[in-house]
Amino acid sequence: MRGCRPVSYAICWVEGYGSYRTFDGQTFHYPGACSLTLVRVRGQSQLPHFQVTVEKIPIGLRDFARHLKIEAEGTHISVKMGEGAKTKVNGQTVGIPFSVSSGHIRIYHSSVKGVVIETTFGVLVRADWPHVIRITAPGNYNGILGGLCGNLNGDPDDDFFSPSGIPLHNSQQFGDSWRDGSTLCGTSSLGTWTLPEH
Ligand SMILES: [Ca+2]
Repeated sequence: MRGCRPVSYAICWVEGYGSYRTFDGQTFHYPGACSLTLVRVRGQSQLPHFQVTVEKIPIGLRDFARHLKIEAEGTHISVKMGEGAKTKVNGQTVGIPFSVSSGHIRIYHSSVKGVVIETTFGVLVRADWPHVIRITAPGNYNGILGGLCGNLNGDPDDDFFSPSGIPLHNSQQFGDSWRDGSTLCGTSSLGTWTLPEH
């Protein structure tokens, strides 16, 4: 039946103080802080645009505050990962559950320590604090994604590339290329912190 083709999904994981598993299954470690692009649609596409960013702001010497930011079709959502899950939509604090643009995006609690942001175009972001973020993307985004979650083309060996499409040789270069420390942490060496794994 037309329009009923089975859709495959891929999941990207971010865990602990910097363990990543891309959509294609590549695993790596990147301890960098500040603003990190986990996934975004690259270039021109007919598919709905979205971007997921995590801001890791150092607290003291051993921990981070995490803000998950999702931009989808012009809507900006920010969730502070932690008790209360303070959530903003386009800058306004909202209560959860919350529905954006007639249900195109829904935000709801998955547990007492979890929030889900679900879109009608198949992208789902789940945050379980303090340490886990999962992003589900449908297979029709094949090859047009970028960020620390990789390009979702089925090949785990070509996920390390920069925002401008340059192949990179290691996870440090890869992570640094998708890190924006300019607004939150300056250009200090915070991005090279190494913290213990949980
Ligand atoms: Ca790949």
